[in-house]
Amino acid sequence: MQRDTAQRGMAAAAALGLLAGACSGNSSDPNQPSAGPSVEVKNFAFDPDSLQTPVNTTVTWTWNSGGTRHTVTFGDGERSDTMGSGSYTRTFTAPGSYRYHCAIHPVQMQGVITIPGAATSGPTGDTAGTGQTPGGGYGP
Ligand SMILES: [Cu+2]
Repeated sequence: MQRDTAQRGMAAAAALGLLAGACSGNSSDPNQPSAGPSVEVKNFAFDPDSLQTPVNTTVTWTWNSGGTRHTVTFGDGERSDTMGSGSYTRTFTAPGSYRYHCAIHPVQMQGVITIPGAATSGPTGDTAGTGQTPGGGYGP
């Protein structure tokens, strides 16, 4: 019975893979977080301290601090453990500007992750010269 379960699991995975492949051409699948950029935690700083990445991207912070303990603490309450090594990840599922800091060194260590708003995929419709804006869905 285990074999049967495994086979069905593989079939499902294959189907998902096909779907993902079909979608990967021009836009990201909103249900499938993608591995994104990484930030180094070192020298009492975040490097880079400012980062822009698409929605549904997973950002990885990697400690390279020689054992000095830091945190990645966001204003909205999401935070890493206090760590001297290792890594922390957060997936950003909504547009916005996510400021964070180290709770131990809040003055020296600050950073921001920017997730651009909607209307980054799909037709923009602004080249036809009709003078009309379809949808009117401009973000803030
Ligand atoms: Cu710190």
